[in-house]
Amino acid sequence: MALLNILHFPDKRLRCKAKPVEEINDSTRQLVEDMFETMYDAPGIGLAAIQVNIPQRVIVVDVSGDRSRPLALINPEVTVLEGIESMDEGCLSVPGVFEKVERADKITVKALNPHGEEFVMDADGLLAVCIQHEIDHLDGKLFIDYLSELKRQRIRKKLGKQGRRQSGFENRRQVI
Ligand code: GNR
Ligand code: NI
Repeated sequence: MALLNILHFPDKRLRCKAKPVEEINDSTRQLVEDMFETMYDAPGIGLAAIQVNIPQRVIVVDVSGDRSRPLALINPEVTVLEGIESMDEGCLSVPGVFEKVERADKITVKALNPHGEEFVMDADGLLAVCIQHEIDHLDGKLFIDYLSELKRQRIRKKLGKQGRRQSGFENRRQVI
C-alpha cells in the first residue's frame, strides 16, 4: 500500500487523455489499492489515475462516507445519460474551489472490475455526478472547464505560479 501524490491544476499532465488498460494484472490491482488509500486519506469520494500521474483509464469512487461502498472502474464508458442536475463540485486537483456544475442525474456505465470482468451499473445522484467527474479526468477535463472564463481566470490566479504568470499577475505587481 502506498499514498500517491496528487497533481494540482494548472499542471498540464491533468490535460492528457488517459489510455485504456489493455491487460488487467497484479500491477493494475496494486494501482487500484493505492488509489483507494490515497482517496480515503485525502479525503475524497473519487479519484482518477491521471490525478496521480498514471495516464490509464482507471477510476475509484466511494460516496458512502464510511468507506463501505468502494467501487473500481477500469475502462469505464457511459452508455446512457438521463435528466439534468446541478450540484456543488470540488476536486482534489483544484483544492479549495467549490462551484455548481450541471450534469446528467442518471447514468448507465459499463466497465471492467479489477478481475477483468465486464459489468454494467446504473447510478444516480452523487454517485452519477462523481463517476462523470472522474471519467472527465480520463479525457483531460476538469470541472472548472464548465465555469465561465472569468471564474476560471480567478481560480488560475489563486492556484499556482503558472496561473499568475499567464494572467500577467507578476507584470502588474511591477507596475504598481
Ligand atoms: O472528493 C470529491 N468530491 C466531489 C464532490 C462533488 C462532485 C465531485 C467530487 S469528486 C472529488 C474528488 C476528485 O477530485 N475526484 O476526481
Ligand atoms: Ni477531481
